[in-house]
Amino acid sequence: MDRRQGERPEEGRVNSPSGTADERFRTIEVKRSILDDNDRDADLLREQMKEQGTLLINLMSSPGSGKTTTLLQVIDRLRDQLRIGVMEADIDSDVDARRMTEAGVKSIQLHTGGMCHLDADMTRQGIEAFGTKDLDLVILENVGNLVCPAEFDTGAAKNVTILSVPEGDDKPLKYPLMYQVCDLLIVNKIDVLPYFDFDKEKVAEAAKLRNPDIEVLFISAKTGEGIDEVAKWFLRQVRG
Ligand SMILES: Nc1nc2c(ncn2[C@@H]2O[C@H](COP(=O)(O)OP(=O)(O)O)[C@@H](O)[C@H]2O)c(=O)[nH]1
Ligand SMILES: [Mg+2]
Ligand SMILES: [Zn+2]
Repeated sequence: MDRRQGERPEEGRVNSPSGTADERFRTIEVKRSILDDNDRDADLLREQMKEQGTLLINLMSSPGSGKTTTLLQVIDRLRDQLRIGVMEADIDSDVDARRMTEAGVKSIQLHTGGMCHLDADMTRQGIEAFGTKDLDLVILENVGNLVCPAEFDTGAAKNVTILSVPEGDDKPLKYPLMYQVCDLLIVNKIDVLPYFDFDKEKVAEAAKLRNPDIEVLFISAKTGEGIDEVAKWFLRQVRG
């Protein structure tokens, strides 16, 4: 999955703090860790972030479930209370960091060079390039994928996953590890529930089967329904 590794420069362009949105965020190429012990590396990063006083949250989902849209809504409700930064990870493109920057959110784009997940060392490379010392909360939007992001501990204090209604209510049964490692399941796009056979109780039940402690919140990032509850959850994690 890392076929394109090495084809790209060590670091992308470094731009000035003024200018267009494109010029106001940096893009860095993160390289896969050479360490074999990702879990140990993740624990070290978690400890480091704790000492620094910055909460790192890892947001995972399949592509298009609404990670960026949800984050924009949640951050809009928290920006007066918390200093927030977003690390957008993608195999390529600057689309999400540009959306964040245009909305006035401090953001950095991480390119994984074709890798379909981030490991702890890649996350650390992002954290160091981003400069997070003055932030209360950093949210990592992981690469869109329900499989391996769940297998690689990034060093985040909390894991959150989004499942959107059109994807179907059977996903916790098909991708159990994702739900096992997450502290919060956000079910998004409830505005389209009338058009799908999606059972809200069934999905919550299936997720809790994998992780009895998982919290489940239903939202529409489009209409704003339920976003306040998600914002409160994020705030509780930071304050806790
Ligand atoms: N109907 C509806 N569409 C949504 C909702 N949230 C996101 N979308 C749309 O879903 C698409 C993917 O959203 P995006 O936030 O880019 O997903 P990501 O790939 O997970 O970051 C976009 O066209 C959004 O406008 C929602 O609650 N309801
Ligand atoms: Mg996105
Ligand atoms: Zn992967």
